[in-house]
Amino acid sequence: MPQLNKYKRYTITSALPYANGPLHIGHLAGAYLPADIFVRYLRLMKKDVVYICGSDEHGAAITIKAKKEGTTPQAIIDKYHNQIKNSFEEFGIAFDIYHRTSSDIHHDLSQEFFLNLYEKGEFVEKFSEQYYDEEFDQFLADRYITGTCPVCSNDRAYGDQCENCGTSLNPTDLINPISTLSNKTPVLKPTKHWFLPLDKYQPWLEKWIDEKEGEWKVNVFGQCRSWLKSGLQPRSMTRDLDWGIDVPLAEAKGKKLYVWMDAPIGYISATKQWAIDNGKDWQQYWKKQENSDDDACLMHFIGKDNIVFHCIIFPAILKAHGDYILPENVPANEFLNLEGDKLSTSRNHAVWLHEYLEEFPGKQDELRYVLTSILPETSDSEFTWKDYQARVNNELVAILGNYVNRILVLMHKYYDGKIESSEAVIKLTDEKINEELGGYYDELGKNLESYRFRAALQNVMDMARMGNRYLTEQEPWKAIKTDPEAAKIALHNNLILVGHIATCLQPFLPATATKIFGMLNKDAIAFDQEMEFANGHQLNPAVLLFAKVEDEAVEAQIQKLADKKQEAVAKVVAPVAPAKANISFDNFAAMDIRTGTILTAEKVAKTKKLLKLTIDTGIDQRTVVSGIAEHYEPEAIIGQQVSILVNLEPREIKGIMSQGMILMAENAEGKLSFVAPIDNMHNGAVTR
Ligand code: B3M
Ligand code: ZN
Repeated sequence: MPQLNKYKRYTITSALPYANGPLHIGHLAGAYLPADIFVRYLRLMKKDVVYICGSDEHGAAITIKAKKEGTTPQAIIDKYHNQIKNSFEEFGIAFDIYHRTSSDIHHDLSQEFFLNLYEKGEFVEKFSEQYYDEEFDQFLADRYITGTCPVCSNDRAYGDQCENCGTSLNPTDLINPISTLSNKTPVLKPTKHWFLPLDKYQPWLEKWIDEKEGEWKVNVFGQCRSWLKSGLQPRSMTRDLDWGIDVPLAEAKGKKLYVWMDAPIGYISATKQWAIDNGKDWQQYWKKQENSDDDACLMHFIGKDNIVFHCIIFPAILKAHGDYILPENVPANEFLNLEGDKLSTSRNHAVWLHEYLEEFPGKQDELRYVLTSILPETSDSEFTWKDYQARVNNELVAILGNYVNRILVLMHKYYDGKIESSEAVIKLTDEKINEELGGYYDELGKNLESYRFRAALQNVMDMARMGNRYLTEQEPWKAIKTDPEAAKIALHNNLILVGHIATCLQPFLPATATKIFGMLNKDAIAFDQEMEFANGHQLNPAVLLFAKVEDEAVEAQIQKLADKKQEAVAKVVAPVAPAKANISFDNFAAMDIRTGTILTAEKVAKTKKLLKLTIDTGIDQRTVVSGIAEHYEPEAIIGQQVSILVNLEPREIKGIMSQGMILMAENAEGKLSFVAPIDNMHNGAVTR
């Protein structure tokens, strides 16, 4: 747990989204809601905090999108920057600034950083061979190259990663690389780049990360350790690209900074801009102070795919520079899934924030509530519309909304909404409730300070549960007839409890908290302030906080996802493998391809892909090892007719002598299917 009192200042960041597409619920749950809750909590604790974010507007992510939409990178970043900024505002993500990495202040600071490291001799200059598209006359960013993954054989892997098996790749790892610009095979050409020698920083990083054990979330700490264990490699901080920040060296004309070099510096440049706008000193939030006790506490909220950049690469850059503080914590979240499937932008399997805002107007807090309840804090979690409906109806409507509404309605019914007492100030007088409430406050603080936001939200809901119970016990609607004073005291106590609930809801459901304070006719208060009412205080009319989500609304959303899935499947245009060079008829005729039948099939031990088959080839019965185990169950293919290349040089596979090869067709997803005669043929029939 961070000791809140240890720090004078907090610098909190959320990952800078690429301005290349709209935001979906996975973004919100990953890096923004948790940070927003934390920041709002710090503010309620009256801490000096700056919350920083902005658009990441460089890198191949942007240029690829521009190419897809047939427009310029500038048009793309302008469009999505505005859309993203608007979604954040609508969902109440309370940044102090939402900046842009295309700004001058950011370009200047990034170049300054690069030069600082360059002049210190921190970079290692290396010539490397990089893919070049001769037709388009340019070097290719990793994402511009596709090919076959050497690990899983997915033939749509990118130069930096295979999205099928998750392996991170170098472009030269790809089998059959193809430039997405010209659809031709690129050539390797030497080019000079400036590398950050992460291997050199490894000992320091190991020590620094080790100190975080027990402090950082296990998922984050574990990932860092595993990166370090596999050994860090120098990483190029420059790229041959035509979009981004110029490398500020005469000999690097036409080269740009690596997007992951400039993007995290975006946190700093945004802080600089915020300081200019607000008369602050940005250096107090980023630089080491004369007395280290005065250093700010830096925290990065991100999704798990960004851990290495925030826990290894950026700290190494900051350390190499020397003047900057390092992150105290990086409470990264895991991934949010949707209706049993991974969220996917390319397959359009997502709940988009701008669409939600249109389809569920005014229901931002409902989504904040549901997402906070299921945040992927320590492992992946799942959003489903049925669960959304259940949580809104059974929790927000039935527990929270109902409680607040009952109290307000009764106060208006019996006392015209006026708080009258013999005391000058009305406080919570029920000791038992007071004590229980204190317990929830303690838990809430502890949970928030340990990034357990799901549990923290439940602490607040427990206050509402307690309120409902208390109201049922007190039964003021009965007492009003027998002991009116007791009824009044009970309702006043409940009203103060409602005020506490509103106070504690502020980090989670800010709009709802504001609505409750509005009904109470009171200004919002911080966590350490007293909740009380002056004698004679007038309440405002009761308004409903939440409405039930109807079945139709949920079914429509589920249907919409199913429709999009269909569309996505229909839209996949299989990338056709490039044509091979012509061969002679003799070469073809040299292949002896026969019709055969599978007699037996069994899995090859300790392999995932291989089946050991016995084939009746008409000539003989022979053993063939075939990589089809992920596509067919052994029992299901006994009796299947196949085409088999019988005169292929026998070879040993996993200790088994394989004689021949079964012909398979492969589609874009890597699915395999037998190639066999359409009519039943005798074993040994020749293919020609
Ligand atoms: N834009 C990647 C992402 O959106 C990247 C984050 C930058 S944080 C400095 O996942
Ligand atoms: Zn793969």
